[in-house]
Amino acid sequence: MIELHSSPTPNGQKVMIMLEETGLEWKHFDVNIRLGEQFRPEFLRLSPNNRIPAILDTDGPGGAPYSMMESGAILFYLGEKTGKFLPQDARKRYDAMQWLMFQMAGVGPMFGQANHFNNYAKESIQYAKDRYNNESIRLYRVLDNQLAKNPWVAGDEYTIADMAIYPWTKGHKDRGVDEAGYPGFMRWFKAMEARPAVQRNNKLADEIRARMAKAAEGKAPIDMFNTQDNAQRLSRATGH
Ligand SMILES: N[C@@H](CCC(=O)N[C@@H](CS)C(=O)NCC(=O)O)C(=O)O
Repeated sequence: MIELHSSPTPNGQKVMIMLEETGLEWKHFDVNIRLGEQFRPEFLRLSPNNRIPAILDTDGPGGAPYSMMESGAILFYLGEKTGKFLPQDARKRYDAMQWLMFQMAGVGPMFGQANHFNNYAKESIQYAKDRYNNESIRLYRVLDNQLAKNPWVAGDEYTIADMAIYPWTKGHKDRGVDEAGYPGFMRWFKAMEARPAVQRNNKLADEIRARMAKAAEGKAPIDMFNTQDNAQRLSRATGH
């Protein structure tokens, strides 16, 4: 059984999609990062970086439980464990890895910073907004170029790279990314949303969000964007 200790953010959803696609038995354990639950000692044992998602595979390598952090590594692990969505052919496998890393090192951090400076920063900093918004648009162009030539992000096979990228691109309309300007991307996005596992993920993500909002009623949120406080929270939680 795979325990997914997480929240349905884009990084959480990519693992949920993989779990739904593979048919592995799994269960979601809600970790509310707005309440600071990522600093709980039991969560830090799974994810020392105090970030969701984390998994615990009760039947890991060698038959013993195994825990992991970092969503890209988790996708790779689940791909190897099941032999699914990670091509066997060497060239295709490396293609999938390239595009998975493109998401982990490019799309995730850049879209994340754009979201932060557009919606959450305590002061409006035009330089930061321009930097990350322009970079996000450039990354949509990279995807559109690739998807104009290939059915899936890493080529002709649906892989963990598609699952990693899709949840991050749901806000494409707000960025003016549409059929006219990005036809390759839009064709792929619709193909993703036609997949039953992706549809199940999206429904489940809404349900988990509602459940977490209810559980958070009356509880005080942390200022999760205060990086100084976060460093102190981690120090307190780990006793250093
Ligand atoms: N590279 C990590 C990034 C994970 C990440 O940034 N998770 C965010 C939510 S999407 C988080 O847990 N934030 C909590 C915090 O900043 O304390 C991964 O892909 O797993």
